[in-house]
Amino acid sequence: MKILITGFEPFGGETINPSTEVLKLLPPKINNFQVITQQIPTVFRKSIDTLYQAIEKEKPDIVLCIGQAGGRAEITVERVAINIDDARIADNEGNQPVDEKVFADGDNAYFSNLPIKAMVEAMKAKNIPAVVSNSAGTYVCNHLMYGLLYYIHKQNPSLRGGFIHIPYIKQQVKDKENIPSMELEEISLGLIIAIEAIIKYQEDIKISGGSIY
Ligand code: PCA
Repeated sequence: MKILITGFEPFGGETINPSTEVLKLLPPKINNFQVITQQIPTVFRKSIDTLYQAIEKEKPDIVLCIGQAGGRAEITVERVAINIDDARIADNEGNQPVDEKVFADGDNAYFSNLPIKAMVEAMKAKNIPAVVSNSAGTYVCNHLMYGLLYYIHKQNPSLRGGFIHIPYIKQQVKDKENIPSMELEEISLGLIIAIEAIIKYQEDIKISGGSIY
């Protein structure tokens, strides 16, 4: 059994992206799952192409994509990806789509088929700040998550996949005022716990994860 975990290149003026840094801390195996990692360009389209190539090559059972959500204070497990690209800033190759569909023939939105509540509860049980998020934004992270879920719906419904946003790490907020961050080691621990929950729970648990955002 195999899990593919992806992280993004730095973007938006940052020199590091914690979603790539954390890949280096993950063990080669989690339970009986082999861990494969892949860096993804922070570029519309190319991000999805790179993900699809890695899926075709590795044929994983689970795909978990990770991205940085600077300003968030917790590890946020994303519930949904929407069929919209609306970029606040240009991507790493200068693309800045506004109100374009990710896939013209895709649904308006797709839900993660990972046990998002179980993942959040497992992290909280180990005192790691975690919460369900109901928006992955409209930039490259939502774009990639939508691409993953589109692939699952159209090509391989037995593939399990979803997305986690992680906060800035300490060294990124030195020059920023009042911006939350976490230690990279704590994020890595949180992701391992979340992955163990994915492996353990085929069905999600029914527990409130609602919020007004
Ligand atoms: N975060 C961005 C794209 C790459 C990343 O790590 C986002 O949230 O869309």
